[in-house]
Amino acid sequence: MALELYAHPFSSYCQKALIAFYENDTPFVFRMLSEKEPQAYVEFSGLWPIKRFPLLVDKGRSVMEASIIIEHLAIHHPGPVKLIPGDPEAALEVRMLDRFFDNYVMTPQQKIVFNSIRQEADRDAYGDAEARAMLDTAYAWLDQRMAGREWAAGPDFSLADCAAAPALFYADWTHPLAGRFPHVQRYRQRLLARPSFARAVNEARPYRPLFPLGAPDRD
Ligand SMILES: N[C@@H](CCC(=O)N[C@@H](CS)C(=O)NCC(=O)O)C(=O)O
Repeated sequence: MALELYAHPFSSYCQKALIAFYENDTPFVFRMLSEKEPQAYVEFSGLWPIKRFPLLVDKGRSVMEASIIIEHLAIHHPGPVKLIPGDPEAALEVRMLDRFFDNYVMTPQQKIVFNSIRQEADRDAYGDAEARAMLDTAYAWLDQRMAGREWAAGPDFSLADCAAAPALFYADWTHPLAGRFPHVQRYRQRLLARPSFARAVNEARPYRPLFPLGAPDRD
């Protein structure tokens, strides 16, 4: 029975999971969540009423949360690229950085985007400023960390880098690194050059007009 991934190519968390599929050439069926395919959305929202994607279905089992989908693939559909190190200490470092990217880069960047699509009267200027301050703090911490490192959590590309790639990709569009954080900027370029993420970015290219803040003419 084929793995089914309910997802949208332009979604940052879906890209995070897609990187893991592409790293290991893991076969799956892409269940596109779009208005053009209402049946997929009906199935998806029945399986996961929280309605946040991606959602993986493996032999009737629903697996939600991009990090857990990647962990699930590592356990049940392992490939040559180990995104979670076998050594428990190294794996802990990877999971810690995965939390960093989700909580302190992806979350504030989403907050700014979601705030921007509200009606003018419902916008939250304080929340927007808070999210931008969090991104600046996260960029600064990461800049120090990435000096002399290739990947976020060890010598090899890992779950942490799957989280970092779409997080930094969209965060830089939303709240630009703007030459202030050279190590983060170079890390973002390395992520963009990684074939698995380059593929996800290319597949999402047709949807750039959907970016509420206006996608910059680069990347
Ligand atoms: N914690 C979830 C977050 C997933 C998430 O926020 N997905 C976004 C797309 S990037 C979504 O479902 N947005 C739909 C909505 O907000 O209604 C994960 O790690 O997978």
